[in-house]
Amino acid sequence: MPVARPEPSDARVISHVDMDCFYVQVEQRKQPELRGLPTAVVQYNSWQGGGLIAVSYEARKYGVKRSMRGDEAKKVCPQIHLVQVPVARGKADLNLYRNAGSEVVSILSRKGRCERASIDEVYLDLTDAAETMLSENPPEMLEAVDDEVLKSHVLGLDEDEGKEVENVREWFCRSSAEHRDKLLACGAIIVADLRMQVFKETQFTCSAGIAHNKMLAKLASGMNKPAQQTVVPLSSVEGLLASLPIKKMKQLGGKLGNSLQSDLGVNTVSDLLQFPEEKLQERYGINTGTWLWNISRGISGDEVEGRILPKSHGCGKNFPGPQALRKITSVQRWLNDLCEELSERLQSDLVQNKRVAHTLTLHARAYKSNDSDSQRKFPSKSCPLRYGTAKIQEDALKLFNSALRDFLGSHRSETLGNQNNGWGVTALSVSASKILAAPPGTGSILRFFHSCEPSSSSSKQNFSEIIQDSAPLSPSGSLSSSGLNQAEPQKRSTAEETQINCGTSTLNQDEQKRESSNYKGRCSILGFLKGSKPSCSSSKHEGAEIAQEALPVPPSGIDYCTEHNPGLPLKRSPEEENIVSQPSSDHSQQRREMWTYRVDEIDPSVIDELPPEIQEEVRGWLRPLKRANPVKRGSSITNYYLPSRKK
Ligand code: DCP
Repeated sequence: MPVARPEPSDARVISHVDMDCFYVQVEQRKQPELRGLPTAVVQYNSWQGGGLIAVSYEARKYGVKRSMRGDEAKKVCPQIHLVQVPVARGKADLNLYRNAGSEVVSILSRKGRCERASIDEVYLDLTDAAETMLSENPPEMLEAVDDEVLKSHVLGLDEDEGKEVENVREWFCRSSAEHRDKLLACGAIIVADLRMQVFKETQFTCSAGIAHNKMLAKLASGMNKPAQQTVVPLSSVEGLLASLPIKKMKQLGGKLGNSLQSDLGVNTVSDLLQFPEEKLQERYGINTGTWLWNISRGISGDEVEGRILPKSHGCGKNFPGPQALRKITSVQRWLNDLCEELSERLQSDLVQNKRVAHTLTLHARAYKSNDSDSQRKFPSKSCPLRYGTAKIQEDALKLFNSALRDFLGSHRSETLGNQNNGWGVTALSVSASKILAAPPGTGSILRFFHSCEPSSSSSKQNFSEIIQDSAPLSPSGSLSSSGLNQAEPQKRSTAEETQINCGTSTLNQDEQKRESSNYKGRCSILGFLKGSKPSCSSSKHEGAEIAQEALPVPPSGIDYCTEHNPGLPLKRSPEEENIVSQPSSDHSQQRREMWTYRVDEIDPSVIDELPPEIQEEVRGWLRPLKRANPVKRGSSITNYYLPSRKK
């Protein structure tokens, strides 16, 4: 449900920064010889070369798309380099990408409040930094404007052929500009500098939108990719939104957007503009009505949340078709692996960020092959989270058994066991949520791991015991998600603190500052790319064409693949199709059953890590009967708002 928040001021400076073909860049940094070459990252899978989940801009020029299988990509671009997603414990291991995303966040968060919106995108509130720049060092006083700034795209600017750079320079340096435009100009200079820092320190390029609110910044960031930024002055908002299809707006991809289309005949934002606020309130309620009225005018009060760490951790794995798990022992084996990974991530979150998760949740999808009620949802179960791999594994199995009993019905509890009694598990995930700062003084993090108690034999064990004691799992199997009592705090010694801090620090701030001060100058990211790899596209025209290709609508018969990439559309192998069909005899019905997964059956923490529009797509794919117009990621703006300025 959207929330109508009054815009605090139209002079805020908000940026949305999105990494370019992120997983590809991470892999190219690992293998620099791939830089500038057509490259794609593939989810491991033996069928037809696996599914593509990230495609370099060089490969996109050949028509390679994210929906393709590896073999298909090879056909359209024989020279493409396919890199496999790392695999650990039999499933995709995204730590490499997560950590790379964290590196970027640590740089982008230097100038203002930063919200990590997904694995590869952030929002920044740069209002204070822009105000400071405007009062101390306004753009009109700058002796030279950086090339990266001059490459900005300013919406609504006169686009005289050959004069683009001059026009942009003039816009940035106008002394007569309104205060809010001057602030935006300062914000854009700051963002260009941050993007340069990101490039310098991580070798990754990113694109950005700079506007007065999150919604507009997000719309703009995808308009000119890769490695470019787009500014949205207030005077250009109407032009930006006018022809925007309503379903492309955030939160209008689903039911509400459908209703606007079918009930009110609203297809574009300008159609929506025709409706008075009262009319929209009458139809959709006060809050939603006002929200609709606001967004059609580019008004959005959403604040940038100061959050750079994930809200939850999740590990999941799909077992499609023949891989469905049919024995408790198989479930247990996989749960052990998933819990081991979850435990590792919890421990590093604890050490690095001093955060403790409080709730463990198990989600699964399952079928009952001999049951007419085979679409019945496999219930998710939660319990207080106890630290320590063995404890998590033990609790996850209890949660699974409890859920399976509910799923099969109490009279069927005798069917639990190792023989195949007609149930199969097609997806399993465990997640840790309610992550809070370890209460101050609650004992040192080290106490959790390296107890000071002489009697303790194992530090990890000690930590897990503390949690266990305070948060026992009900022996009756009645599982709840209530919070847990923290263990009695113990004082941390300075030495311990220091040690912890050393352990946490992934970036040396002093070194970074030194590096960045060495990196003043007029070079631009695109300049770097051009200089080093002639094959890398840097033209605006190419960027726009490229952006239209990303993530097309999945054709029917395509399954999604989770393992942290639930958005990945994968065609099912014929083998998988057969087995998946077992629960029902009617083929069309079988396919429908496969497709009518409820979103809440998928581990939300897994989905939440993906870019929001990918999440929308995933939800569309999971409920295909409702997916009237799945969002075409990346194409959104360029499709209907092609900048008229030519390079
Ligand atoms: N991702 C995934 N499965 C999907 C979509 C994306 O695993 N179905 C991963 C791989 C991407 C990363 O998330 O590199 C970020 O997704 P984006 O949608 O931001 O796309 P890219 O960064 O790859 O490309 P672009 O430059 O178009 O943003």
